[in-house]
Amino acid sequence: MLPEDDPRSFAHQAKVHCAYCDDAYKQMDSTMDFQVHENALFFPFHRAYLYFFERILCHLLEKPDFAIPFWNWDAPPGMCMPKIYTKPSSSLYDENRDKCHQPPKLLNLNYGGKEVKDPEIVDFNLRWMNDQMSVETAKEFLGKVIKRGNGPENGSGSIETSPHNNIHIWVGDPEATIHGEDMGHFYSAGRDPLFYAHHANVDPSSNNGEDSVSKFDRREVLFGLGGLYGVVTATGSVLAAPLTPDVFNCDMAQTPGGIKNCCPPRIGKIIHFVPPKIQQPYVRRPAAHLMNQTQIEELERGIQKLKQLDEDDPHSFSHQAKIHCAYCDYAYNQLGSITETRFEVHSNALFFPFHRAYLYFFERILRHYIGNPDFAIPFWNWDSPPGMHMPEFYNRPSSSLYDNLRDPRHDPHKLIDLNYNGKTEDHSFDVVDCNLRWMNDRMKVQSPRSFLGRVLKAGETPKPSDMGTIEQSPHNNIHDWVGTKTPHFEDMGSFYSAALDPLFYAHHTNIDRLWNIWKTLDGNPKDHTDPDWLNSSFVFYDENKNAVRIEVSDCLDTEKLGYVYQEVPLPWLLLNKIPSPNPWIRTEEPEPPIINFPQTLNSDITTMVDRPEEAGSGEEVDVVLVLEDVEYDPTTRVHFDVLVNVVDEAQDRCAAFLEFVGSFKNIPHGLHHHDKTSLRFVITEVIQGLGLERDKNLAVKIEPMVGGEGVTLGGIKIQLEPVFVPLSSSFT
Ligand SMILES: [Cu+2]
Repeated sequence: MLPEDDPRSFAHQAKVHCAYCDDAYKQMDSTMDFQVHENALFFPFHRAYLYFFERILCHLLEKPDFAIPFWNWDAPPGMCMPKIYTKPSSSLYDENRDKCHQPPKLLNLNYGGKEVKDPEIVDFNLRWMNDQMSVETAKEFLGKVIKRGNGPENGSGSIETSPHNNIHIWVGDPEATIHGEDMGHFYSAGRDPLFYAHHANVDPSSNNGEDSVSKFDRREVLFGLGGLYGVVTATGSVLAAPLTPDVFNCDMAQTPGGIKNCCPPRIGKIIHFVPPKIQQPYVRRPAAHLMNQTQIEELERGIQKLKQLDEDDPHSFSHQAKIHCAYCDYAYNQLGSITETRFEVHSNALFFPFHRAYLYFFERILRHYIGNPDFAIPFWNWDSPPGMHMPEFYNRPSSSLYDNLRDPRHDPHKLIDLNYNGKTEDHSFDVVDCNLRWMNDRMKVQSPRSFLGRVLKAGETPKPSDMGTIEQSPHNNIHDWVGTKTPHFEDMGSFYSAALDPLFYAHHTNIDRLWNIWKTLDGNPKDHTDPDWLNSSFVFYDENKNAVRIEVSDCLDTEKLGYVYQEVPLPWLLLNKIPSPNPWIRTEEPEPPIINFPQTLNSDITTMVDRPEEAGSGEEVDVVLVLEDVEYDPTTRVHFDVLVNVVDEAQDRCAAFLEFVGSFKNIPHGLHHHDKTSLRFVITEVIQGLGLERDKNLAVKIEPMVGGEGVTLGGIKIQLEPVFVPLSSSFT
């Protein structure tokens, strides 16, 4: 029983693995993390680790010849979890293991998270061992040697990839607070005493290629393997790194409005999400503008009841609003991150599933207080003309749906501008038509990366370029359009306060509906399949005040969650972007000068930017406009537009004009600091649409709308990138 801060304590020994494997150290003289997995440091690091671990045990036991055991999983007598590790009274026991893999359950050396019924599993394991041991080069076996300043990229040797990784996952507990703890994650693996026996077995295999398992002929092994195992390898060959908020350690949220307590009432036990019993027909969420009086009154009554609850009641409206604040303004760290990486659900692929789960529990809580099991929350149908105004019943001052912190100019008479720039109130173009074409532009993207956003790995923080199309616009723009023009744009215009406006829930319900619609569009777009995304999780209080952990994989199908959406027309479906009515004609008007960077965005910037020549290699490439080193303060409201082939003075332009390649909008969040990021805009179609394929350079214009004085732009370039192939993103 050594104190935890004794370097010999078990807690510290376990942390050694965490520190070396979860990026606690940088490489000396480099900004790159030091990592002992996925490269040739794997074997020597673990050997040295076990060497000192063993010496410490010898010392504490006062037995100089004590030796740690190896778990002989490469031979039939060792193909179960060793019994001595499974007695709950023993110091070798660990509660966080897969309960289904207790002895006499046979190990599957290529386990990928799914139980595969195979009566020949022992035979398979032996053949698999032979296959993994009989690779020919040191690189294939030990892994790739990486040079200082580089990160490991898929540099694992054969044994590390499998069975090493698979056994980690096989032992880890899928029911643990974090899916896969302890053995299934780098940060927690060393907490399981079995870890050391597992790695002791990995160790001798590095210098002993000739043992009983080699007796199989390699060709026979290759022919003998079913295709099934190949599939399992693809999903199970890396250790998991899903994102999970550390809800037991909620910090003060860092908001533009100051430090705020957005923490939920103290969370005790967390239970796992169980899908609801489905009643047919499904509950149908209505379009707000089509709700009848009874539905409106029920909604008002439900919100009213939540508003009357005690503030520290997890069902209270105030607490429901704080959920958004806590998850969006850095109240939680990512669990297991020793570098204190914050958990954030915006600007990455957690955006859609987080808000879906949030609304799911919100709706169930409302149902509970309304007393109607069929009650459904409405969606604000802003993607269709009848919904392009604030729903009138949210604007009655006596209603519980009213919020006085809204922009008074944007009352129910005002037509919404889906690409609202924060400045222009009235347009010279047809706003309805422009909104619809813009919706089409946002919805037609096919890859999950473009629509849902990028999947973050544990330890990463999101960048603006990780955002999906809908989140970027119109989602952000509508937040900005509804919020008041106070310093922090409360309520809807700042993440910490957004959910204090009852309209927030109708806004996000429409976003949720659009996710469903996107999945039914042509081109068969699909959700991400990356297990790190699927296993990421959030914690919410349910209608019975249980804290429930729900994983992204639980959120993919709304029918499984018991609801569908009222069907309404999709008038944007067949509309495209259109060329500007007054384009720049190069032969008639002079070129703008080339500008030197960095530049502050005090005013418009127009400059010529060279285009790299396309090598005629036949490989399909995208032309990408990159704004480099964009520096801004995330607590401020920023909006600027990016245009190509435009040189004239600022004009009122519809976002659906081809010349309009995108915008950058920041919704205030977090604490004052300076973020530097680069922004990418794919302009392949714009160039084709405008007939600029042959031009060697392009006129690029940046038009700041709000907050430009706080933005510095480091440079603009155009580069060619291989066309993004959606499927290859899954297992990187
Ligand atoms: Cu939002």
